[in-house]
Amino acid sequence: MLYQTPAVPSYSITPSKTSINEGETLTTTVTTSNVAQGTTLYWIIDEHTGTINAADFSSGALSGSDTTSNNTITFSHTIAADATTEGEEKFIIKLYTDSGYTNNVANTSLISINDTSQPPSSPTYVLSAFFPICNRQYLVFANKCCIFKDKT
Ligand SMILES: [Ca+2]
Ligand SMILES: [Ca+2]
Repeated sequence: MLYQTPAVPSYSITPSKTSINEGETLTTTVTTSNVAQGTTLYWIIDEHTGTINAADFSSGALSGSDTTSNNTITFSHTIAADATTEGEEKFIIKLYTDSGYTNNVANTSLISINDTSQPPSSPTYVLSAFFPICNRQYLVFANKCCIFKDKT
């Protein structure tokens, strides 16, 4: 009797980009072979640098699951265009076959979130030239002191 070697399942997980700006969307594609149609797979974001939490994403979760369709699963994350300066943050997305996250079958490469947001505008101050002929109660106009009278 002949035994056929069972086909070995294989998994890959690929992000649409590995360097992403805040406000941009990352699409991650899971591709399988020799995995039954409709198999549920589980993914989780794994923080590497900085603090990756729900606030870093304006859409998309920190973990999730989906079932394969045509050997594929895709899911998306949009990076929050926040007003927080956190510096560059890095994570990978890990793929598992079980909801307990014990059987890790594939990982993305490292994905960097570029901290492209601007901090909330802070007041700016311009240092005025000092005119020795003026006393600071006076405003300077064309290098001369002007006295502004109060309205009466
Ligand atoms: Ca963060
Ligand atoms: Ca930021």
